[in-house]
Amino acid sequence: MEGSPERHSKKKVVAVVGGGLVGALNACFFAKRGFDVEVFETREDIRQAKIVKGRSINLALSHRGRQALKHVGMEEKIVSQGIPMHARMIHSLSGKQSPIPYGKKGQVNLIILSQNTSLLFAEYVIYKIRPVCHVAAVSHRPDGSTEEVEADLIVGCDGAFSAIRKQFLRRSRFNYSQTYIPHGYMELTMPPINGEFAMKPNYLHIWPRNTFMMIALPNMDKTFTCTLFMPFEEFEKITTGDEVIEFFQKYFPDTIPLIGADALRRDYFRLPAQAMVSVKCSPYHIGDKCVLMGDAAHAVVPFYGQGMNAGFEDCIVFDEIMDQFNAVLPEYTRVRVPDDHAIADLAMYNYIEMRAHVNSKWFLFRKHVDNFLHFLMPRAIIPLYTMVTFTRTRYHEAVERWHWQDKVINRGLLFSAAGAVLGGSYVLIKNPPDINKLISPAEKMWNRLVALRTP
Ligand code: FAD
Ligand code: EGU
Repeated sequence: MEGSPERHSKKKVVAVVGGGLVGALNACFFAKRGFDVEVFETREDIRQAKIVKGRSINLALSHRGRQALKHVGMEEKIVSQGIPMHARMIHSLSGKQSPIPYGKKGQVNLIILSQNTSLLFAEYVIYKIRPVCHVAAVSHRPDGSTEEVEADLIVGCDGAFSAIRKQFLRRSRFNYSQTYIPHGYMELTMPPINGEFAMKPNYLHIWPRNTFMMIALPNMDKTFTCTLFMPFEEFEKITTGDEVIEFFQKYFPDTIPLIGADALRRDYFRLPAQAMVSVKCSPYHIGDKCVLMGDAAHAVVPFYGQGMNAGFEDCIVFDEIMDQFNAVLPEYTRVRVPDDHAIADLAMYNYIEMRAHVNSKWFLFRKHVDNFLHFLMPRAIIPLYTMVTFTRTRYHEAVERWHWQDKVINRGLLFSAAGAVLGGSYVLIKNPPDINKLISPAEKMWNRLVALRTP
């Protein structure tokens, strides 16, 4: 597919396969450019398309996603219906709560409802929605028939288990890898108390417990969706209601009265734990005919809250390339693959780090160090989180810069450690202290510094 449609007498047809978040946004982008857009969606009601496992999900929209919405004039509409989240709230085992801001004032993540979003999209562009079982040339209907899609461009936005991507797999020189992580997740609902949120609403609530972790996001209806992450084998170890309560008593005691002991006993067994997969592939295109975007191109584990945001950014990047290039698809692959692979790696890194040694103290410590260094050197050192979430720094550049900063910080730490040793010895010589009292905190600090050094 080359150039813009206006140069030709007949309108060019774009077939968007998948009417999820990224498919819907793509429909807006292509419609805005004057293409004839058709959306193919397996679920009959487009509104159902955004309901995962029978219910609508809430997601965090960050800067990249917002920019994409702005491009199609949808930012205000969606932002006005969202819940702004300016900090995390870390819950320690003792029930203590400590907030950690995401960034400076105005740097917020926005909780939006996936369902709302696609409804708004549906209002915005009038595109044809064609319920299909599968798109032709691409795969088969249950009854064995196929449907031929006539289009100048097929855009595969059909999610992590993409049927379009399956067609790519049959071709030579297509790279593909997928990894399931050992953890699963389970969602539990925390109801309102007296018609109000059971916890402070404008926070991402986090209970970091090394291997086990829970997070909670606010919903419009004053409930919280709590997501429990655990290795599948741990999920399977818990087989009775009493064991559920016992487990929560041990790790998340403050949430029992808020979720409700009876609800916990019941809801834990309602659905099995869900799997999380990471998918990387390249190239993202076939000739000038077909291109992958969103989860179809790059499913990421959800530990950086960037899946949708990265998919939305795919749409902007493609749109920008259409302005500048004739051979749009190869350029899109060239530009986008390194960035999508970088965010997939970052999400996996965050998973590994959290699984390895993140308890509430560690989480607080790391974030405070990041923020403090940024405060000292606001332009030289920008926390990785800030680059990823609050800027459109290309993902792969954010990673490079992060590695560079780490080196500088480590060097800085070495100097300050040397300084501290020299200064400290001076003080020590002047007034010798009780050695036993000193060792434990100093050792702890040292261990933290050592851990900081290993990426
Ligand atoms: P999907 O949303 O999966 O949409 C694919 C669509 O294609 C579906 O409607 C499906 O019915 C349709 N389809 C499938 N096969 C076919 C076919 N053969 N023909 C036609 N149609 C087909 N991301 C964030 O940025 N922030 C978050 O906070 C966040 N939280 C998350 C929490 C959870 C629990 C999960 C599971 C994910 C989260 N994500 C988050 C990731 C985000 O949900 C995804 O990255 C995003 O939905 C991807 O959009 P998509 O349109 O590419 O795919
Ligand atoms: C919902 C379901 C803290 C995973 C990620 C932070 C969500 C997620 C974090 C799900 C964490 C984790 C961020 C948001 C979000 C943090 C984020 C919502 C992850 C890096 C089924 N993540 N979600 N990051 O904010 O940016 O520090 O799995 F514990 S929202 Cl897991 Cl902002």
